This record gives sequence, C-alpha cells and structure tokens, in this order.
Amino acid sequence: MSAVEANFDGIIGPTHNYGGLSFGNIASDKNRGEASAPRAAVLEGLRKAKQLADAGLVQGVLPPQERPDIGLLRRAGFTGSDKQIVEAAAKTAPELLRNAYSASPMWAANAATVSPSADTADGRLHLTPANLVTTLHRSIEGPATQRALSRVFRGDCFAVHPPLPAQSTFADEGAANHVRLCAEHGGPGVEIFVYGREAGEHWRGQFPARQTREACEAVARSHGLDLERCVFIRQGQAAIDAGAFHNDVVCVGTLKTLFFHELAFEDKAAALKAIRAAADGLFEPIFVEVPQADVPIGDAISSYLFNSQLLAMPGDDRLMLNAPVESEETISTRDYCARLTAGNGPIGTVNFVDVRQSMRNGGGPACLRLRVVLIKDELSSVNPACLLTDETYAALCKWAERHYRETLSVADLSDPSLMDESRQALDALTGLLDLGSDFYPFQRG
Ligand code: SUG
Repeated sequence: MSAVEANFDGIIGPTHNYGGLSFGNIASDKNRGEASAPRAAVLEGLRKAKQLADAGLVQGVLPPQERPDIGLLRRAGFTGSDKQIVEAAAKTAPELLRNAYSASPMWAANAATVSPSADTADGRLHLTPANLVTTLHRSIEGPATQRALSRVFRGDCFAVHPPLPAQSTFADEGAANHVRLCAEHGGPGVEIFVYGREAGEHWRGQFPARQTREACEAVARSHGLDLERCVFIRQGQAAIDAGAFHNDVVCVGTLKTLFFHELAFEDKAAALKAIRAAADGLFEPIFVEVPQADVPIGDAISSYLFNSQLLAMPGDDRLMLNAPVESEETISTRDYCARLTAGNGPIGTVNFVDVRQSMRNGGGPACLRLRVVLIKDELSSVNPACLLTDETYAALCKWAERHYRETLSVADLSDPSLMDESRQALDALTGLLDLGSDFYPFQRG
C-alpha cells in the first residue's frame, strides 16, 4: 500500500530556556544559564518544517506543553494561587522551578514510539508516548503528550497508548531510540529498538542510559509487532559516555538505509547481522557506517551529524540528509559529507539547516520531529489544522511574533508575568490548531 513518511515537528514553546537540566547531554550542560531567544527559536523550527513542506513532504506540527507545570510544583508541596506558587518556588526551590519551566516537549522525537499500520497485528497505527523518567523536567511530559497525540491523530485507525509505567525498569525515550527500515514506507518493515541498559543491571556508565531493553520490548508487544521483524540492539557504552544520550545522536535510518557511527552499537557485527536476518525476504539493508577515523565520536556529537533527517525527497532517487549547520562548520563532518555525496551511495545530498537555538540544548533537526508513516485514510484522519500549509505557517509565524519574548534568561523564570504571557500564547494556539478550548490544564481551571 502506498504511504508517506510525515514529519510532525514540536513547536518550540514560549519558555524555551537554557536550564542545564540534562545530565549526559553535553550541549545542555555547556549552555546552562545562558540567555535564550524563544522567538528566534520557534521561527527557526517552523522554517525548517516549512522547507520540507515546500519540497513536497507531508509536514505537521505538535503543540508545546503548558509551562510552568504548576501541577509539578503543587505535587512538590507548593500551595496558593498559581502566581504565589511561582513566586514561592523562585525563592525557595529555583532548580525545581527551572524543571517546571522547561520547553523540552519541543523535541518531538522523544514524544512517542510510532509503529505504522503495515507492521501491527490489528492494522492500526500505534503510538506510545515516552515516559522520559530519567530526567525530572522530561518525566512530566508523558500524559500531556498522550492528550496531544489523541487530538492530532483522531479516529479509529490510530491507537494512542498511555506511557509505560513511570519507573526506571521501563525507562523510555520514544522514537529517538527507534528506527524503522523497509523497502517502501507502506510495506512491512523492520523495527529496530536501541536500548542503553537492561533493567536489573548495575549500570556503570559515566552518564545515564535512558532507555531499557524492557521498555523496548513492552512497546513492541503492545503495538502488536511481529517479533521476527523486530531487533533489540544495545547502544555502545562508548557512545553514551561520549554524550550520545539517545541513539539518534549517532544513528539515523530510513527505507533500506541505516547511517550510523562506528561506535553506535555495543556489538556492531551482531547488530547488523540481526537487522539483515529480520529483513530477510523483505529487502536487503544498506549500511552506511562512518568510521571513527573519519569522524571522531566527539565531533559526531558536537556537530550532531547523525541527528539529521534522512529523507526521500520527491523526484530524487538518492536520499537527502537534512543536517545541522554545525556539521558544516566542523571540519571532519564537512569533509565526510563532501565525500559521501560525491560517491554513489544511497545519500546524494546534504542540506544544512540552522536550528541553533535548539542545538544549544542538545536538540538537532531529527530531535525536533516525530516521524509518522501514514496511508491515505490515516492522513485524512489527522487533525488538518496541525498540517503545515502556507496558511498555517503564516498564522503560526504571526502568532509567534506576537506572543514570544525575544530573549529569556533563567532569572526571568521567577517573573509570574511570563506564565501569563505563555498562557495567552497557548490559549491562542489551541484555536489555531483546533485542539479544543480545554486542551491545556490552565484552560480547565
Ligand atoms: O532530553 N534537552 C533534551 C534534548 C533532546 C534531544 N532529543 C533527541 N536526541 N531526540 C534532552 O536532553 C535540555 C533542557 C535544559 O537543559 O534546559 C534538554 O532537555
């Protein structure tokens, strides 16, 4: 059956800031406390999405979440009006307030794991929101993501699951640790799940391993996948130690092609063999491995070469890598890209995009999008207001220009007027995206 691979990008929220909240994410750590530029950030993200829509790809958007998350602060013992809570938290628990204010739902690759209907036993498209339990600021995303996905993917053809139990056994970071390969998007595929650790093991890494094998298996089971076509691979500890807190920092794949760094997997030979076996009878996978000698892992992570979108562009028989500009500015990755496209392999073009605001928090072009393979009926069941057209793009840019601050420092989070401004922005957005006037907690009172 014919299908498209659509990209749903997270709209960067009005409180985008550099809180330094993600241990093991080198960019987040490095930029902690710097001033951010929320308006430039949201416009950068929208521009990236619009470029792909203009090139003929199906492009959607996902809403930001309400921040600050007053619910988190209330559960942590703060009482009174929302304004009093922000003021009290700013005085007595500024670190917690920072967590409540993170715009991290922008990284839609962590929103959910998605299995297209061609792979599932009941023929529905399955989405499981990630529980993101490893970091406090992200552990609050799952239930709101479930709500958002239910309002975007409407209808019986979609199964939106609840997140896995919020416990470290089931630590789950969504599609950032999941790759699907296939001969064509609408045909059956091989679903590759990459985990950092097993639940019971004594983790010895320098940084947290955010995904467990148990979480991957639970998602595969609840999506009704054919386990013969699933592969569970352990991420390389060397990659995690170097700062690859998700597999999509060292690996990306689409159709038959898997593009990955030499150190991405703990046992590379076994991983590639397992992928070949799972694809047997469907297609022959194409592996594009980037040697450590050409691109040292440190450069791969600082440039985010692998956190690119690997895309089949209309009318092009080779794939395009939509890569961050930082990988053009890093000598080893720029040279590698030049050699890659000059050769006759599956990747024919590299387009460099500027998403610097997100990059400074460790989120490249691939982090900002959730891929959803849709057949025709499924596409027509998607909330149309969430698809990017000339009109929706123009309306979103205008909305952002009107509601977003130009700059935001971490100190600004203590000012309750930021909460009011953000709520006004989100209230207007629910109208633009047809999410319903009860979508956000503040709208429900
Ligand atoms: O989870 N950064 C995110 C970046 C997520 C990138 N996503 C993928 N690789 N798919 C994270 O570490 C930083 C927020 C802060 O520090 O304020 C943050 O959450």
